Amino acid sequence: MFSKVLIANRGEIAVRVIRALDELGVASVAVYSELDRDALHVARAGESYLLGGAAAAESYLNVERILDVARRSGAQAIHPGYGFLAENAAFARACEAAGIVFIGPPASAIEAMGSKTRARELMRDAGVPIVPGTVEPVETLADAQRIAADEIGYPVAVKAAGGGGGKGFRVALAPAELKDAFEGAAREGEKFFSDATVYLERYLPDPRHVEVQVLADKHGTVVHLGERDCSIQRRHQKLIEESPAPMVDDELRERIGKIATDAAEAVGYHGAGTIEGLLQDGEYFFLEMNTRVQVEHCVTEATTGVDIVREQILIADGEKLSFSQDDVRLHGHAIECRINAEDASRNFAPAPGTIAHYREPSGPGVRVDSGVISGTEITPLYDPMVAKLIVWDADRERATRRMLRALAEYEIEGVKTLIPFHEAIMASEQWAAGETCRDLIEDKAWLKELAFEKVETGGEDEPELEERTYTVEVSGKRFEVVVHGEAIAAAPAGANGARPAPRRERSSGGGGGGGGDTLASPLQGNVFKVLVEQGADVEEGALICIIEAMKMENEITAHKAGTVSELAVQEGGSVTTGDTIAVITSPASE
Ligand code: MV4
Repeated sequence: MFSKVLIANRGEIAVRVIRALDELGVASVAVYSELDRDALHVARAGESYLLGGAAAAESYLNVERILDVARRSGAQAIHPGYGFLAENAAFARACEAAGIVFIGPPASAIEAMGSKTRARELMRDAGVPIVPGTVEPVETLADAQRIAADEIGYPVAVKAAGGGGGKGFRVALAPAELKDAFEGAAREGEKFFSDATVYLERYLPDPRHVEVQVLADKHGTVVHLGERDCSIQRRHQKLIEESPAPMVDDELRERIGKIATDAAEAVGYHGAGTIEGLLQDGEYFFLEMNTRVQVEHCVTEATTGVDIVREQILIADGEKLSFSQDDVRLHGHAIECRINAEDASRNFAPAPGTIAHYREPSGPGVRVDSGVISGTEITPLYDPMVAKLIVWDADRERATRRMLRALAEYEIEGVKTLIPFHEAIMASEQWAAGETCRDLIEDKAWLKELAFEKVETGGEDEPELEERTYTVEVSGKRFEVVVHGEAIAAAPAGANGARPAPRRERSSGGGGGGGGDTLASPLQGNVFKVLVEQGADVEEGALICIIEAMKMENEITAHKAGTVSELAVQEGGSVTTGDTIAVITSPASE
């Protein structure tokens, strides 16, 4: 067994890998950027090395520096986690060339699955059902128009070949929409993957995202660990995952399990991997393969009892899988909620800031995988996912109640998170019925109700009112008293026993928005597109502009209805957190 392993990642997944290494008796080596000096993964590892500046290119994507640290520290293997270098075939090869084991699949499998057209062709040839469409790139708009009309039919999906995870994914419901979809997908492919190649698929109107976890060793054994349903997504970011999938029975599980192991065998896979697919009306179609451990692997760990990260390390070390397909048994139901520093009520705007108070839930059937502690700063430079809350119970209904209990126990102050969103979804009829909840996630009015409590003030001159919760005891009985009053400047949490009620972050916290008429930027980035003109009348929630940050497009919407009396951004410009984007005045305040 390796004696020392380097983790080329940060946050919760780095901590997750360190835990597996600890249990195996393997020393861990962390790497970090200048922004992460005080990060949990650094403190948690056996030894830690600075990579470079905050930007990922200088730190977690800096191949030379990472390999140099591996050599200096004597690490024999590198675990890439997810994101960053996890699906970078050149990195896997560079590790090999340096005599270091890459804890992941062969570079050839990463490469084959990295090109979505190549993957579709390979899967089709292996007898794996793919979404009907092209396996060759579609070169021109004219070709796309012909193929969509004659071979696929509308609606049609246009996807970037270098893509994945929904990046470079556009839909044309009718021929008139194909030009925009084709050009949009190509542009995004070029931007994200330096590859403008696109292909076409039939667009399935209301599928479920169902994926199968596989494990393959280097001796030809491939098993699957059942499926996960990840249909609750926002802008192709998964928010909630569960296992087993509500719509998959034993027969279907066996069928899609076979599809997944066939797919893995067809690319000579080893390690942990996921076959992503769409399930519609009992039909299952291969979408893409993720050649890494995924964020949501924990729900599978809960239902199978298999430690997927430990298996990755054992497989990389050349061990045979210690169990067969028949040994894999599913028990109960697991749900994962991603705890992102985002404000669902503001169109899921990033909500960076410093965690002032932090306390995780625990108790039966609860697991928290987190990369943060009290005092951790959530920066817009890295992933907004700060933790994952996973629960397990005997069935879906009980797991849901357990999730609600655990969410209520979770205390995070100083940054806004998706906790209120998860509480609302878990309490919804749609979730109870096993629906995909797309109607809720796309319902602006519903999301708006998740707004973090803030007492509205009349005009800008009035002092800002704030809600504070005090605990009082009357004749020995505890009461929580909510007081509405003027904000107390910089009152430390806990002073005089006055601490805000758990979780409900109040007025401040970097969520943006500014006061009154001012719409402030919640994040730093470049203004990609401006969708209104000065003087325009807008509805609340109207799209004002799109700010690109870390290659993500963030939609900034009007915080109130009114007239755009001032527009402070222009396309191509840049903004930092707190900058005024626009001033929206309502008729009454003019
Ligand atoms: C699709 C689709 C419909 N038809 N492809 C791609 C990436 C992943 N994040 C979701 N993707 C989809 N690909 C075709 N041909 C619909 C989606 C999709 C989706 C699927 C299931 C559950 C939720 C979804 C949310 C957005 C998009």
